[in-house]
Amino acid sequence: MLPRNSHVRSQNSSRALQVEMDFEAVAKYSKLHAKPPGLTLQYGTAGFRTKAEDLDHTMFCMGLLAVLRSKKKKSTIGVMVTASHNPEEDNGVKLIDPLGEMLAPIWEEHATHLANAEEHELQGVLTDICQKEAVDLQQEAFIVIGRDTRSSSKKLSQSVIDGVSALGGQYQDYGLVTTPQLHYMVCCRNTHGSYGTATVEGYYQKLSKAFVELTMQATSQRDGHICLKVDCANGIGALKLKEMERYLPSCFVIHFSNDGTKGELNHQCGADFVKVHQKPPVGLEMKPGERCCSFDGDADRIVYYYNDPAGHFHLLDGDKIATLISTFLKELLVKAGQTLSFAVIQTAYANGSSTRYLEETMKVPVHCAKTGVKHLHHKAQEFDIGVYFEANGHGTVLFSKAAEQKIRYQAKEEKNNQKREAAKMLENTIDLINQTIGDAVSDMLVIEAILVLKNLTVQQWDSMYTDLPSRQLKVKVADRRVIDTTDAERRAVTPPGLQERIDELTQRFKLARAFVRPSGTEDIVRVYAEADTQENADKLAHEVSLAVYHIAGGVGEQPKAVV
Ligand code: G16
Repeated sequence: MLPRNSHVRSQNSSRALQVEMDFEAVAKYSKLHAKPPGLTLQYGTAGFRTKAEDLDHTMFCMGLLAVLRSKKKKSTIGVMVTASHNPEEDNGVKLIDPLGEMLAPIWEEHATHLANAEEHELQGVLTDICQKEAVDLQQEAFIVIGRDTRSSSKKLSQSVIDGVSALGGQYQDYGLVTTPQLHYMVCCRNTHGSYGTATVEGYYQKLSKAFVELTMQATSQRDGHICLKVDCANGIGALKLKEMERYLPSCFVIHFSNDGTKGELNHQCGADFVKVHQKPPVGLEMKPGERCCSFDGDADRIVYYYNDPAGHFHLLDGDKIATLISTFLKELLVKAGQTLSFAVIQTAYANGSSTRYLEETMKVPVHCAKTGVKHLHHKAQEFDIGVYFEANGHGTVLFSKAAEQKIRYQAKEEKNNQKREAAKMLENTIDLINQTIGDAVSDMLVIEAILVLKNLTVQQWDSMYTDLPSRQLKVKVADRRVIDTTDAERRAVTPPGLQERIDELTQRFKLARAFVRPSGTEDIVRVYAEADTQENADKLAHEVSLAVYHIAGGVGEQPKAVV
């Protein structure tokens, strides 16, 4: 219950806030960034995402909110303008918290509230956030801003800057950077450089140094050079990987495809396309056995693939990446004699074979989190070492402070040579991994280093376990919020009858599993199915799509069978 004089107090503090917050400036700027009538958005899986033409006002609001968050945390906050895997015409924005992690959930609610407020409500919502969060308005605010290569991104990042300026925040605009680079900058600034230097050069230097030191420890370097084909989704990853190339050893040869010079962003290329369609991107020629990978539009996801001599396509997704990295780390921990808690975090999309392999063969505890790296990250923080990857290739490894200290101490002080070497490799791996968020460039370097160190071909890596055939589909419905889920999104609670139908359909196939969930980045419902054969996985996915269409208010054409 509120104290009796709370109303008076809130009126007083509201007046005080008016004195300290320049509402006139907010009103003036906000007129330049008018809210599209009737537009309602939600801060979803990775911030706000919709058609770029509708986002000007939301960007302005996120500039305002970033200032309040910065004052609250007395730290630098990041604002990234990107819609990652979405098509060129979309855009989006997300805030980055002090250690490079995703925005705290309660502030996601503030973000939704603020972005949906009408012009005349803006002042009230800002005041309300300040009061609820006890924001000290005297505190200085510093914001770092980054953007991807979309044609709309530059103008939209200016709208963010207007929001920051309206509330008197200071800022640095990093311009074109990958999403993980901006996460890295935020962490560097708030750890006063101990995580690294807050410049793109600092990022390249940190990662390349760790990569060189780690691979130097290889005893058997195949033919001495690393050759990799990289599909950059026609996005920011191409620019940044090209910049980074000169920091890498000359034996590391990168062949770029979809580098943004010709094709359209994410169109028939990029990690999401390759994962969902289970086929190579356009514009990338593959000879049998050649190791290839795809980044997504803002370079925070990566998947690997190759063609076998019979011309069959093989995908090594986030699950295979998590397994490779976990195997490597576990072996090093054993060699170093370190007993640290270790777990792998996946989502419902993880292939059943990967979970079985990790639990039964590798004896690693596996946890299932909701989609969205923010959920996986949170769970991974519970362990000394938490490896988290979504099947779509978004993931990283977290080392607790205590684990990091133990490893760094052992790498320096250990008398036993073999143990010290293992600890050094763990230390270099810590430095090579971008612990703030999934990072295609950093993950690529970790994977390439492991393949060199373990003297593995991509085929040998792939043969660790065999994926169950799977299929992902999208269904358009009138309002995707009618689907609510539970059990880490593995079961639908609403609309009534949908889960029962999915259960019934799943029982008809061997080794089958299926689930549906509303996407947090696109206006669709996602369907996932796996089964003993590709034909059955396709059939099950189609049947489940029809169930969604009929029970959850499908619009447009009825889903067609997979061909
Ligand atoms: C974002 C999130 C990922 C998530 C993906 C799809 O990726 O960061 O964690 O898996 O969206 O989310 P949903 O299924 O809810 O649409 P990205 O690469 O687009 O930023």
